[in-house]
Formats: sequence, structure tokens, C-alpha cells
Amino acid sequence: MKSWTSRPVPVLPGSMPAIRLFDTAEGREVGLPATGEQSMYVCGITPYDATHMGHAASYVAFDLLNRAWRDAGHKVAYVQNVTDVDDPLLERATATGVDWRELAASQIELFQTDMTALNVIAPDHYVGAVESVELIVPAIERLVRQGLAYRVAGAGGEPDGDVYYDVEAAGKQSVDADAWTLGSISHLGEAEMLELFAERGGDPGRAGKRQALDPLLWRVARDGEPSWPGGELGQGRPGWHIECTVIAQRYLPVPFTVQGGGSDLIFPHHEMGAGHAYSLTGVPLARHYAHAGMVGLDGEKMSKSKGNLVLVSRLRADGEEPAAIRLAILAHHYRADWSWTQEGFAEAKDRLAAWRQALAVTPAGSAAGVIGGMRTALAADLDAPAALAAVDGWAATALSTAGECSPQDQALVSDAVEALLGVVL
Ligand code: 5CA
Ligand code: ZN
Repeated sequence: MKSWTSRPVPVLPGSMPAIRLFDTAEGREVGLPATGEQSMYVCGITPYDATHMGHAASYVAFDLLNRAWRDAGHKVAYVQNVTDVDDPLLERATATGVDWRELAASQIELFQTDMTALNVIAPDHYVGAVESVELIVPAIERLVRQGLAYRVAGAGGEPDGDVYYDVEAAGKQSVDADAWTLGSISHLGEAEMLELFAERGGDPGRAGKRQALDPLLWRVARDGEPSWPGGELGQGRPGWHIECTVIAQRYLPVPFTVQGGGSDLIFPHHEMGAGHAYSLTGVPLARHYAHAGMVGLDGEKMSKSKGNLVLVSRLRADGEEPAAIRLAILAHHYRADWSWTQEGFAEAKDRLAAWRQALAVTPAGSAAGVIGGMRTALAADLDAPAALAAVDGWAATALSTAGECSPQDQALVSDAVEALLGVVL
């Protein structure tokens, strides 16, 4: 699928210190490799509704990592998927009487326009589930042959043949230190897993499964649902977790450096995806797993199902500047849960205005300090609020001095705010 086009990233003198990132699976901050090409897979949208601030914040979070890596001199291979066939999309299409393909296409288009506006660097590969079915089928066939996946007999109105991943068998494959077992990524207890599994697309009560937590790999064709040829599996469509595993393995090194997404993807999505990958290759999917906090609206979780969405496209249609939206997001640490508020957005707009005024009176010799401040902040687990504070400090000094503007420093500060924070002044 076509990706969006992003602005070239300005190159700055000097470079980022060693980057540290909080790894969910390890439960601590880790140092990322200091040399070589870095690679990142960020879970993409399920395109049944417009991009809300929660989605936007998760892509801006990993955009910071992309920018930090580039500033540190790394090449970055970046892949994002789009779940362009799945239950929520089909349900929404049916409920609204729109063809599911049209719904997906329109929301993908809107998402890409939002990402362009927010200056999120485009992935090298933007890959749909539908266009990947041919790659996914042999992976599932292989898991079946390995005895790590099994077909479930039809019961209770469900047809014969849905294929599930056997989490218990998969967890016993190897005693290698890198081996996956259920809980390797999320470290959750069983009760919590069961609750989240049911909440996030799993079917713990499906009759005939070996374990309640076994996730779906292949859903055989049902009347009125789209389906594709599945080789030995029969006509059907892929489950959610295997989609990301196969796309990541196809387009990135094994293992790649970081898998990213919102914290609601830790379990079951990233847990199961890591299991699938280890079962298929004997190597972990990613070296590190990183997760962004959940964004709410005035204290409640923002979600399509609750309908309390702040849409990037709506704000843009209201004439709000994308740079201000980005700054409102960056005022929160990416790992924090936070709420979108009018006051927070107003502060972001004031900050943008102050930075622009300061830029017009940039003092000579002031660029190096603020660039260093931003770099130190971002290298420490992408601490965007600390990076904003560094620019605020520079702006306050510039405005209180209000002397002659240094064009060299002005260009450097403007380039650095764009290269590191993605904010175009
Ligand atoms: N297509 C799958 C991933 S493969 C999916 O979760 N799609 S999504 O449209 O529901 O979410 C896209 C991204 O936005 C995910 O990383 C998800 O964790 C993140 N996200 C969703 N809601 C929020 C929220 N309220 N706050 C922060 N991030 C969110
Ligand atoms: Zn995913």
C-alpha cells in the first residue's frame, strides 16, 4: 500500500548521545544499540474511524524515536501495518451500510493526511493485512505442521476449521533464554490475561479450544464475510496477531530493534505476536517492546466505542495548526496516560507563539545549548516534556534579551526543533 510523503528531516551539527528506552518486556530502561541500522515496527490503525488523539500520540511517540535515531546517525528501517480487514471494521461497515473496502480506503486516506499534517515521518513500508494474506497463509500452515496450531471443530453455530495458536505447546518449544512463553512480554497473571483477552478481540469461551487464551490465527469463511484462498487452511481470513508478525518478518530484520504501539497492545497483541514469531523462526520478533500511554478526554479513556473522540481531522478542519496539536501531545511523556483538554491545547498554542517570537530575536551563540538540552532529554527515554522545557528556557532568555537576531543561530534552532521534535516553526 502507498505510504504518505514526509518532509525531509534537517541534518544538525553534532549528534545525539546514546539513546535509552523503556522496554516493557524487561520492565526497565535499556540502552539501544549505538551502531548500525535500526529497525522499527509500529502497529498501525484499524481503519474504521478517523484518527483520534490517542492514535496520533502513539505515532508521534515513535516518530520521536525515529528522529532521535536519525540524529544519532543511524539509518532507520520503519514499517507500519494497517489492519484493513478485521471484525470491528466489518461490523462498522455493516452498521453504516458502507462497503468495508470503501470504509477502509477512506479512513486510511484521512489517517495519512493527518500524519502528513502532524509531520510524522512516513514508514518505508506501509502494509495492509489484505495484501499480506498470501504471506500469512504459509506461516499459519507451518504452525499447524509444527503442532503449534490446531483446527477447532464447528459448534454453537460456528463452522469447522478455525485455526488457533496453542500457547501452551508454543511455550514448551525451547528452554533457550530467548524463548517465548506466555507472559514473556506482558508479565501478567492469568486472571488479568483472561480479562484483557476478552476485552481486546479474543474469544476465551470458544468451544473446542485447548486453552482459553489461545488466539485465532485463521477464521474460515462465513456467509457475508470477505475471505481469501487459504491453501491447506481453506478459504478464510487471518487473525490479528499473525498479521503483524508476518508483515514485520517480511520487511524487517529478524529480530528488529523496537516494536511499538499503545499500551493496550501489550496484551494480547504483542504478547501473541512475539509467540508466533518465535515459533516460526526460533528468534525473538523484536529486541525491545515499547508502549505509549493511553490518551483520554477529560479523564475518560478515548475510544471509538465510547465515542468520546478528539479527531485530528476535526481540529484541522476547525483551522487549528498541526504544529500546535503536536506540541500539545509532546507536553506529555509518551509513557504517561493523559487527557486531552482545552487548557492543554491552549498552552500548546501559547508555547508555539512564544517560540516563534523568540526565534525572531535569537541571540548569537544560543543554539548549541538548546540543541544539547533537547538531545539530552530525548536520549533519556524520549523525554519530550524535558525537551520542551529546554526550548522554553531558550525562548525566555531570547525574549528577555530581545537583542539583535543571529541568523545562524536562528536557522540552527529552527532546524533542531523540526529535526528532533518534528515541530515546524
Ligand atoms: N490495528 C491495530 C494494531 S495492529 C490497532 O490497535 N489499531 S487501532 O486503530 O485500534 O489503534 C492504533 C494505535 O493507536 C495502536 O497502537 C493503539 O495502541 C493506539 N491507541 C488506540 N487508542 C489509544 C488511546 N486512547 N490512547 C493512546 N493510544 C491509543
Ligand atoms: Zn499490530
